Amino acid sequence: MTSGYVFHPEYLWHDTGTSAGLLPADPTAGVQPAVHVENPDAKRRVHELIHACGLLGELMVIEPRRATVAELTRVHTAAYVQHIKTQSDLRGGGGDAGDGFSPVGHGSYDIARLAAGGLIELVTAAAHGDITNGYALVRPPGHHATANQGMGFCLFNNIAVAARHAQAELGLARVAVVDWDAHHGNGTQAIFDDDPSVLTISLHQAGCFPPDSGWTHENGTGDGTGYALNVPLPPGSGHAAYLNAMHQVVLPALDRFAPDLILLANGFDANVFDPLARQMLTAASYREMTRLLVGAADRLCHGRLIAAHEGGYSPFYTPYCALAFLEELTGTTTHVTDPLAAVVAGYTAEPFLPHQREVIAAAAQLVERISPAATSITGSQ
Ligand code: 3YP
Ligand code: ZN
Repeated sequence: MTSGYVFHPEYLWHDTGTSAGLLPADPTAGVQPAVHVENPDAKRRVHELIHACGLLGELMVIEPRRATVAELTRVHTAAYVQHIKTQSDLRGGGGDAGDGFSPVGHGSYDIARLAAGGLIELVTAAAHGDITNGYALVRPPGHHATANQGMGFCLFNNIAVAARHAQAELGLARVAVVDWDAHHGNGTQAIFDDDPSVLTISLHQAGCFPPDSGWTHENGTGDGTGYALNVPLPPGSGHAAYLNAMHQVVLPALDRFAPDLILLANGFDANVFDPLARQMLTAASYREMTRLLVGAADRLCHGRLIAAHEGGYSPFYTPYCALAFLEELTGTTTHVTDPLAAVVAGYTAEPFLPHQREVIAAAAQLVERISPAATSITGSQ
């Protein structure tokens, strides 16, 4: 069993500049500039921890390449890809991908192509049997980006590009996307909304971002009806609610769908210290959730679980959540334990409340809309 790892210094060079909270800073209006919340720090510290604790030596390092325009336009419109290039070509940066929340720095076009291409390379290595599973520690993130608009810090939808590549080039016909970032994976959902060959499942904080998105009744359209699942967990949901959602929704849906590949939109911003959400997960929660997903991938698709980094804005806690994730992915342990474990111990014991259970139960009812796949495991190995 080998786990792949994609990282590149250029991912840290994606320049989001300054901001005021989430919006552009405006000194002329008395709005003080601050370092943008989506900055390299948390991701650099994830990479450094993986390196310093020795886990990097256990991983097969895979070199990313830039996704081509042809690969990007399997998902995005040509006009949108060109728009990002135009913004990126501006000297001094200051561009935006569309919603005012998605800064495009000078050169970010090539970096965003390197992020999407990193996912393509990981999926390719898994399809060829060079790795079993893998993790791409990329910036910029991707799960909010739609076919023709950047949103919520995302430029290109890295996971969607990798899913389409897997289907078009690697013989992996059925792709499941699990998204446990604290925010709704609206871009991925929209891209595959009418497509029953890609199942999307998003667990997120209800009504957080995008606003008014990710409700249970969003369940796919046309031929894809039933193949988008949402679990909009109330603010304050933690270990018990997320584990219950895994058992009641994610695992049954995956078992029924029988994917050839599982992609994970791996946001760590549902941890209790994150500034951009109000969920309660700890590193131990990410460990348990990962164990379950690795088990599903082993059972269903030769272990093929490929994760893309998404959100996670606590520089001091994201690295320990990511380390727990990677220990489970690789089946190894390191000498580093969560230094905040004693502080957060009580958080995993918080009660599982009725209003959380109801949301999960409602989503669980939709699982049977997925046609049980009669197929055995397919794809090259
Ligand atoms: C984008 C602008 C307001 C909230 C923010 C969410 C980014 C994120 O982590 N998405 O997964
Ligand atoms: Zn997020």
